[in-house]
Amino acid sequence: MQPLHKLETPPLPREILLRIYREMVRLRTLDERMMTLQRQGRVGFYGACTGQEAATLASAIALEKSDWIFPALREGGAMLLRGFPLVPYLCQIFGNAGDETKGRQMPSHMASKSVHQVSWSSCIGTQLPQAVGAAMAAKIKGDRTVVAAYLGDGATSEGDFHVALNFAGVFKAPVVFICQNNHWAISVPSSKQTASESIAIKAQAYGFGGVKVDGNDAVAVHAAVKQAVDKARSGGGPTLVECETYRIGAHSSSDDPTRYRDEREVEQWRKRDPLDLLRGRLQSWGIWSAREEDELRAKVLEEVNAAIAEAEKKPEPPRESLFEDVYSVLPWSLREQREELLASPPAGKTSQ
Ligand SMILES: Cc1ncc(C[n+]2csc(CCOP(=O)(O)OP(=O)(O)O)c2C)c(N)n1
Ligand SMILES: [Mg+2]
Repeated sequence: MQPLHKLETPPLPREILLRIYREMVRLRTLDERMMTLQRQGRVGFYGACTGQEAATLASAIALEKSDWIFPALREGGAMLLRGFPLVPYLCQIFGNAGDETKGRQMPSHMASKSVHQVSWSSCIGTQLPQAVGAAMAAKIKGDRTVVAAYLGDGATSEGDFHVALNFAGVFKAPVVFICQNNHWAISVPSSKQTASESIAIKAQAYGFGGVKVDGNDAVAVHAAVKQAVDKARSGGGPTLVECETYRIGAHSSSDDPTRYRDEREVEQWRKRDPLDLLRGRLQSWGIWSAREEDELRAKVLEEVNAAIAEAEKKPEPPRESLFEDVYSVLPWSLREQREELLASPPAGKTSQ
């Protein structure tokens, strides 16, 4: 496992480094709390980003607010970094009336137009051609939008990955592909995903650059993604950035990794925890102290717990919202169904 390369002085302004670190701590705390809530039966499903906070957040912060994110599975936290409030974010996971997407998506598939982030892609890889399409639209309109297309190592085995990279290369789409190579695709190790020497090298076949970075080093992730974003924005076309990281937890709350992977491997990666690595750097530059760490941890836990309490209080989405957002004028058949639904008692309140 590679050591962190030494940097005598901070390569980024203090505020940016501290913002990345604070968001990493908040995301770690949130993931821990939500996994507990899932085990308590208070939410149906959860997918954590634990161990991948640097790859997610230090990349997303390299984008401008007007850029779009097409996430894979673990980039929900980028929405929070981009200013989306915590309570409606949690309401998506509860699937209640406070959810912008009206409880219609699977839990943990948050999205919001307000922060230019589309929904998690449950069907692996489908977000990639969509992201390239959005990037092409920006290019044709002549605006300066860049699109970040996230993917996991598993997605590189999908046809959509190759279609997207080919199209992006040929048409010089302003897109940055950010692969979170976390070594696993549920129970399939990344060694079974490709015979190439890396994922980054695959970009060469499509006529553009690929770069592999230490995905647990927030500073390295930020530098690589920022360079790729600047290149895309100035008309230089796509880049594939491979962030080598590790999925510390289970694939999701429905998975038990002890059945297929060696716990010793996980222990090795715990020694390269992205939060510890960044905190070590901040301390060595004299811009973070043990006292600030304690204060941050306490503040974040309080913020997360308060937001959970507020989100959990919200009612279910109104039943009639089922009929919204598809037709501007409901056809007669749906009007009938809506009336029938409203005339019946709500679920759980049927008379015996
Ligand atoms: C097209 C498709 N095939 C299979 C699945 C089942 N599935 C869900 S997540 C996943 C693994 C994804 O691995 P990776 O792309 O490495 O992302 P990670 O979960 O590691 O973040 C699979 C196979 C799916 N959702 N869609
Ligand atoms: Mg993976």
